[in-house]
Formats: sequence, structure tokens, C-alpha cells
Amino acid sequence: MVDRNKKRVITLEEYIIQAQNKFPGATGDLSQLLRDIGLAAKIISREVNKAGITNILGEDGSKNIHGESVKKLDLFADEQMISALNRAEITCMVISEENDGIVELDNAGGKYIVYLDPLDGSSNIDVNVSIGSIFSIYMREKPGSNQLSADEALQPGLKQVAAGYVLYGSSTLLTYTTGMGVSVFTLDPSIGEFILSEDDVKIPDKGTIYSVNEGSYHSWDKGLKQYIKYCQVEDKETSRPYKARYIGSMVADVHRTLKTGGIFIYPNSSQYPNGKLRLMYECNPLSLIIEQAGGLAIDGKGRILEIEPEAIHQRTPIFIGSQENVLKVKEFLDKYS
Ligand code: AHM
Ligand code: MG
Repeated sequence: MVDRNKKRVITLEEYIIQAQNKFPGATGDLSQLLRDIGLAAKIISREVNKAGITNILGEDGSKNIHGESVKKLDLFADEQMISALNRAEITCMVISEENDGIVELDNAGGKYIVYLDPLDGSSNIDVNVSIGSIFSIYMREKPGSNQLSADEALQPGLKQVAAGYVLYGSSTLLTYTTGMGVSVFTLDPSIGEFILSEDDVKIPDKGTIYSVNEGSYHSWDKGLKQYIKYCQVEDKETSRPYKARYIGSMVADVHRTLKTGGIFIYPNSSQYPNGKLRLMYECNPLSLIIEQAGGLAIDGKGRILEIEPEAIHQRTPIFIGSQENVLKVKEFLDKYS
């Protein structure tokens, strides 16, 4: 007998089509774009899982545009994402961490601009620790024009039409938002499909985990040093001391923060005066996800999503997570600024 109470499995493809059907005038282009990213994510996930055996771990010898050594998997992920986006001819350009300038796709008149960090947390590749891909999608402001420039891609995070990440962890997850809540899909490798595992995810208002590279403590501003001390002080009423967790892959650290609450920080410091992480393809997309889940993301002063970008690869400090934790760190930053 069929158990009618059993939850029906919904694939990423079905979910995207159902969402599109709620908007009768929708062209389906954004849905196509998200499906293409889903396909690239499956291919990258397969390669990440077998990387040790096929010998594509390790550096390929070249340096990326920021002078950091490039791992072979980074290049593979970059190629897969870009070629998936090129297929449907609705994206005109891609800006990726692995490429200095804009990457013009075949359809220069396409209406979407996509930012990518194809494989984030690359220092974790060789040691079999979670890594991720991040994407951020904008509409062109001058659709149809075949003249492409980086200036057109400089839009604040609030204008993202969709954003998400893929986490290659103990299982592969794809999390995305189109500005109407956050949905999480888990890859079932036996059928090769992303399956809806959580819809309308909400981050707890407050959490008891802080996540920051404490090895850089000496180079932080006083406000942050004081906040971390606050996290470590014993106080039963506020469940302190908090736990420290730091993976060193932003996608994994932010995903944990989304699920358990708390805060992830990559601050400005004497070593990185503007922070280390990239505004357009690391901080904006993850900030949209966290805000859509009810959390907050700031650069120490204001909302990350409101920053008017000046350069496609610009960096920003970031304090992201549960409302209460982010407001608390801001109190400390303001007090000592
Ligand atoms: P990457 O894009 O070169 O991998 O660098 C970004 C990563 C983030 O995933 C992570 O949060 C951060 O760098 C870790 O940096 P650090 O080793 O300085 O703590
Ligand atoms: Mg990165």
C-alpha cells in the first residue's frame, strides 16, 4: 500500500520549476541559470570526491591574480562553472576569483552577470577538509548592449537576484536564495540529484559559537580583542564561555553558523587593513543568505549588502551570523573605535 503521509522527494530541478510557476510572467531564464549551476556543482563534487585518487590535488605551479598559488581543483571548478553558464546563453559575463578581468561569455547581450568563487577554502583541499563554491547573480542594468565592462558589474549586494553556495562536506549541499527565503538541497550521489532537505531555513537569533582565526589576535583592533575576551568569560546567564570553531573555509564556517547560530568573523587587521575576504563573490552572496535566514552581516560599521563596490575584487571585513551576536560585536567595535 502507498504511504500517503510519507514526504515526497523534491529535486532541485522540480523545486526551481515550481518556484518559477508562482510567477506567471517569468521567462525561466533565472531558473535555467540555477539549474546550470546545479549541474556544474555535481561535476565539481564528483571531482572533489575522487581528487585524491586521480591526482588532481596539489598546486599546479601557477599563481592566481592575487599572487596566491593555484590548486588544480580551483582551475577545474572555474572551468566547469564558466562552461555551464555559457551553455544557456543568458549570462553575458562572469567575474571569478580565478580571473583578473571580466570573462565575456558567448552571448554578450545576455541579461545576467554572475560572480563566482569556484572553489573557496583552497588551503583545505590537500587535507580533505570541507571546501565550497559560491555564486552571486545580478541583472544587467543595460540589457541588450554588447559593450561589456566591469563597471556594469559593480552593483551593491542588495541588488543580487539570487545567491548561493555549494558545500563539499561529509555530503554535498547546495543552498540558495532568490530573495524569498533560503533552501538547502543535499546531493544524493546514488541518483545524482540534489534533493530538498530544508526549506525556509532560519538562523537562531543567538548562538554560542564564535568563529575567527585567533592566530591573528595580535593584529586586530582593540574592540574585537575585547569582544573575543567577552566570548571567553564564564557567565551562566548568557551561556558563556562560547565555543570556538574555525574550519578555514568560509562556506563551511558560514554554513555551520546558519545552522547553529553564532558568529563568523574575518576582520580588518594590521595584516589585512581591508579584511581578506572578497566583497563580490564571498561576502555579498553569503550575507544575502544569512539575512534571508534572519541574521545579520556587517563590515564593522554598516550592512555588507549596502556597500557600493568600487572594484570587482575588492575586500571587506565581515562579521556575520545571528542578530544578537552581530549586534554585540558591533557594540564593542563602536565602543573602542
Ligand atoms: P581562498 O578563496 O583563497 O580559499 O581564501 C578564502 C578563505 C576563506 O574560505 C576562509 O574563511 C579564509 O580564507 C581563511 O583564511 P585564514 O587562513 O587567513 O584564516
Ligand atoms: Mg575564496
